[in-house]
Amino acid sequence: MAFFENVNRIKYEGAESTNPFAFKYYHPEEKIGDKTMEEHLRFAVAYWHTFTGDGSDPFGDGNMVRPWDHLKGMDLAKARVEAAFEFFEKLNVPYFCFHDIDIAPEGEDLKGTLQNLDTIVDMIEKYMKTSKTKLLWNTANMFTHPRFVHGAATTNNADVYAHAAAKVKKGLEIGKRLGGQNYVFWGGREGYETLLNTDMKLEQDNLARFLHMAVDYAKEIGFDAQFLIEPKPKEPTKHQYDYDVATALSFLQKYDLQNHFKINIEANHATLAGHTFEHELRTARMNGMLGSVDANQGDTLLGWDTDEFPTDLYSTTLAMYEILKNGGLERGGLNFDAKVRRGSFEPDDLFHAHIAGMDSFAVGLRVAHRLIEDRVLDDFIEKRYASFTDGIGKDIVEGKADFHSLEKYALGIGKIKNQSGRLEKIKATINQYLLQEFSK
Ligand code: XUL
Ligand code: CO
Repeated sequence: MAFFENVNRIKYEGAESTNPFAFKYYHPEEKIGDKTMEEHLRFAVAYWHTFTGDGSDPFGDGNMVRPWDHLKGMDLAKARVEAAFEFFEKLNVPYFCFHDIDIAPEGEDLKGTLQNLDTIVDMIEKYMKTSKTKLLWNTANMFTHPRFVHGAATTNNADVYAHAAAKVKKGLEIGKRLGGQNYVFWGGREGYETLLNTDMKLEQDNLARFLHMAVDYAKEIGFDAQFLIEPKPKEPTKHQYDYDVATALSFLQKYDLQNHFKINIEANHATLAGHTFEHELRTARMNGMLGSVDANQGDTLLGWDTDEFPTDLYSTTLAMYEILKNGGLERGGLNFDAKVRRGSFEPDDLFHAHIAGMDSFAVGLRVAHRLIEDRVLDDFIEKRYASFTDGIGKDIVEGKADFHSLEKYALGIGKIKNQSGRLEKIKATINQYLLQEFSK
């Protein structure tokens, strides 16, 4: 059965195309530098938003119109797999991502849940044999069910902790079966509401124990995926432990987990933490920890996670700049952890949204590549820090200076001169590079 009858395979037609079901800038086979756009961008569809999201919000019921709406339980889960692989093929997307409960409903008990998962994973495995779409990552949802009210690996209830471990154990087995490139840990409810009833140290120690057990089990079963931590500062808890990249990094280092994990950075989580997307990417990159990206955007006027499809070209350009400077994402990719707005409730909107996101990152890639080729920022930054390449600056960088030599030098300087940071000039140049992309 075709679920998306209106839509044929989405092709690249170029910037002049007026076909809404065509890529204008994303040309998968085109080489940018030494890799094709498909290889650079490694796009993934997020199963939850696209196949299970119903548009509900705190004020309104689900309103999405989906061709599988009439089905329930395992029939619904199976129809979604069929729809998903039709969607992946039509979008020509190389990867997808899912949580366990996105693909299969919970059973009566844990045993039933694991059985449901087996049935659907069998089906997905069959589809993957003939599909080009691979698994970027999977994860366990440990936040939706009421049992996770006090968290999962940071709960006060050891029974819940054990249940969570069983879910992740299964998730690792599924990842191995389906050839997952990464495995994600987003600490859904790993945080706290108030310190008045919280043993924060025990919670964080337990979370570290949990992650070590996951590392050990992956090794035991020979699952060599890259493990990823996805930081988020708040929501659903008031204070999430993996607040931002820097916090996650110090947690990983404290508990000797840094060699087993990289970071999955989500644009909207960065802005919720009071950072730019590129700040989080840079912080991970300069520490060798940039793993993968949840490609979405937030709304600076709203204080919560809006998970919009990315369309801000300035932001995609600066993000791709960091990714290219990182030498790419290796096993990671750009996963659209993004949902169509509640008003965009028709199935066609799922295609429009992904096309918009893919084209926006394709523009970002093209512009960032030219910025790097022309050394626009590199040359400027190099000059800006030139004082550290010789004389006293060189001594500092080479560890040859101390407070005695610095004081002696400082006493002899006379009047200190600074130079302009030229921010407006740089921004104007970036605008020029962006606009040139459209006048070609
Ligand atoms: C929630 C979020 C998650 C993770 C996977 O804000 O981003 O969907 O990406 O659990
Ligand atoms: Co995410």
